[in-house]
Amino acid sequence: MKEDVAKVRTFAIISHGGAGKTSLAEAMIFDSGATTRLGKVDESSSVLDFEPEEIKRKATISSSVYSFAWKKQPFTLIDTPGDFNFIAETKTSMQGGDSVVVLADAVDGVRVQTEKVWEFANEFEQPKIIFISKMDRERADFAKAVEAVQNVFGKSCVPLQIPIGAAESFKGVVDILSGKAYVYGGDDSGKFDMKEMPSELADMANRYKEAIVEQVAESNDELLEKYLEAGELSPEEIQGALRASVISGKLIPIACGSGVGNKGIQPLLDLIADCMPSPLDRGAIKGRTTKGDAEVERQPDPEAPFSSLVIKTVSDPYAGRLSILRIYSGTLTPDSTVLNSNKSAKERFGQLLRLKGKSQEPIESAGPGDIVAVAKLKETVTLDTLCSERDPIVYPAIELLPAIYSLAVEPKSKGDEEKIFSSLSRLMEEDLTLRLQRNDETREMILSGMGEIHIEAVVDKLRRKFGVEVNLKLPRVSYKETIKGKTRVQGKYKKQSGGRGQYGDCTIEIEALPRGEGFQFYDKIVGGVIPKQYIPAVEKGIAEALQEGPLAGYPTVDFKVDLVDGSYHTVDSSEMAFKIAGSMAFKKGIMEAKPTLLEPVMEMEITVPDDAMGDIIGDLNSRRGRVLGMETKGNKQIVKAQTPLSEVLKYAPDLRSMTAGRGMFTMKFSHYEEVPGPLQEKIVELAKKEKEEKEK
Ligand SMILES: Nc1nc2c(ncn2[C@@H]2O[C@H](COP(=O)(O)OP(=O)(O)O)[C@@H](O)[C@H]2O)c(=O)[nH]1
Ligand SMILES: [Mg+2]
Repeated sequence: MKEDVAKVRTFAIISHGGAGKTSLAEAMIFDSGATTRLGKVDESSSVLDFEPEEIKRKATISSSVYSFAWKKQPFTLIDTPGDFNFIAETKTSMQGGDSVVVLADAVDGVRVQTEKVWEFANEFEQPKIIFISKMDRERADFAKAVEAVQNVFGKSCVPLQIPIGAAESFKGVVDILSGKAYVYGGDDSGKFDMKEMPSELADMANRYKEAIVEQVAESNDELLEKYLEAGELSPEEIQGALRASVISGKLIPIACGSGVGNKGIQPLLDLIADCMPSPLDRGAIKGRTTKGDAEVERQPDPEAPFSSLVIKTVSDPYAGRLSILRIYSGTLTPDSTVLNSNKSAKERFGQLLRLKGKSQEPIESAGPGDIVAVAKLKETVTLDTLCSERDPIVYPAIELLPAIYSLAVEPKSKGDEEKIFSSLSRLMEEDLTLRLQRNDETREMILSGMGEIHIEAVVDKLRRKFGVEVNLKLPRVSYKETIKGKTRVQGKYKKQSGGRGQYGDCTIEIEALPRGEGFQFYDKIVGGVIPKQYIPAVEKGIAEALQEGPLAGYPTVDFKVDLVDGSYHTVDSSEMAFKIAGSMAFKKGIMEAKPTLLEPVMEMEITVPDDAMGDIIGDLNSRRGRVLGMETKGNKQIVKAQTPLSEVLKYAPDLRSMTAGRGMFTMKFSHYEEVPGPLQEKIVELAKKEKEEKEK
């Protein structure tokens, strides 16, 4: 029923890593009575951070969903990763919620990553509540944290709850509008007594109360008039307008407490019930027809046609694929067939599952605002729309974050390549930023993601789920060889002692071509000095030899060969002999025609805060980069540059440290350019050494 949808609260918990999201979520779940023990990240007893990779790192890598009831209202929380490496997962899963709880740390304040996820919430137009976490920690300072929050996110962030004490003397919170104090004991049981507000907090509470009343009064002309006339508003008027102000984003309430200490959690849950939107408040969801030619929308109504978005996929080698979907409209029941409108595919499933962190329980129906899971869909991947067959709709896909850090993966045991490929493909179903490519030139498998920790976590999963062990290293740069001059050389292969002899002899002119021209071969033989049937063999000999150039073993490009002269032997000549002669002439010719090395140059677009510009440009110069242009976008600068690939293999972590995490970049291949002399010598030297190693 529609009235039931009004009670639904589905929200994501977001912030930088380590601010206490998972601990807060655990306390919410425990206080609701859904668990009998308070899960702790530090004791590996979290029901949300349950994957071995998360336990090992004591950090959330993958979003978890938990549905519980708070005072008979259906609540679903999405605990998200805060670390930059897993930010793509955060963004995708945030789409499952209607609002967000943003954490700011009472000691550390607001970190850059929190600003990033805040932007995602803005992109999805999700109302926010801020929770100042870790009030029980040494040096916790509420006023300072509020100031930090307001500096970064503006003055519309106003405390609705303030702490009683701080650090070891932190006892609970006061709800400003009601003036009630929640006073907790020394343990983490979550038990509290309701008391009157301690008198020493009255001043602070009054100050904040005025700020709240002013903010909510301004949200509505009628209310503002009344407030200006009467100088105050009734609690009902405030409450009604408060809810509207929070949902419209005009006011962002600040609450506080301690997740690990389980203090201040119930008033936060009440605040979510009172002020955060239900799917009804969020209104109709816009999508498009399957042809994409018209806009359609769905009301968050259980009676409307069913529609949902897949926000996450869990890939398990034994249990198969689990698709986690947020329902926008209609009602879903077990044993149903739905349409994947992105793939025009019908999908059938059996059980309908509600998520409880690491476990699931079968349910009989689910409606708007619910996040549920179904198993073993065949074609569905994350971000696909699943909907009613009769009323198809496609929800727009969000912009994904590009993979910016690449490493080469190689099997620890030979022959595992195929297995690595298929297992990684499975993991890519779970992880949309992960990219796997084969570089044919360097013959490496390249795995790309957001950063080192991201890729390491993937490798851990590969081992645990699929039993494959791999090594990681920086990718090789695919250099190429070419020439700058021209020359005429002879290649002669002659073996005429004992048995059947071999005889091939060719003279070629070899000459440089412009970039991108590859290898060209011209037959300029006159008078049959080389018989017709052997001429393709000469070309083939060169074409094969150029794969491993004579300078440093890289493919040779951008040159032409004129076959101008030669000789043959009626008995001893063969295709093989002319192939060898061609290859000999090529190797000699290249080395005589001013050989040189080419390297791939990348086109980069780097977005950085104003104050980091100088450092970024200086750094690009030291990487042999060429700045092509700069552009201002808000308080950020966009730098366009071309830089050799070999200089930016680790640009992702370097840019992060140069900009304290505020910088972003994308890059793609642009063209090949000559490697400067001194560097060339090093590369040639290294290639020689490697070759010797191999031949040992
Ligand atoms: N003292 C104290 N420590 C906390 C609190 N919340 C989290 N922590 C600790 O901070 C660390 C990170 O917590 P976690 O919940 O995993 O943060 P997340 O990365 O935001 O999910 C862990 O060591 C927690 O024990 C809190 O309210 N008080
Ligand atoms: Mg976490």
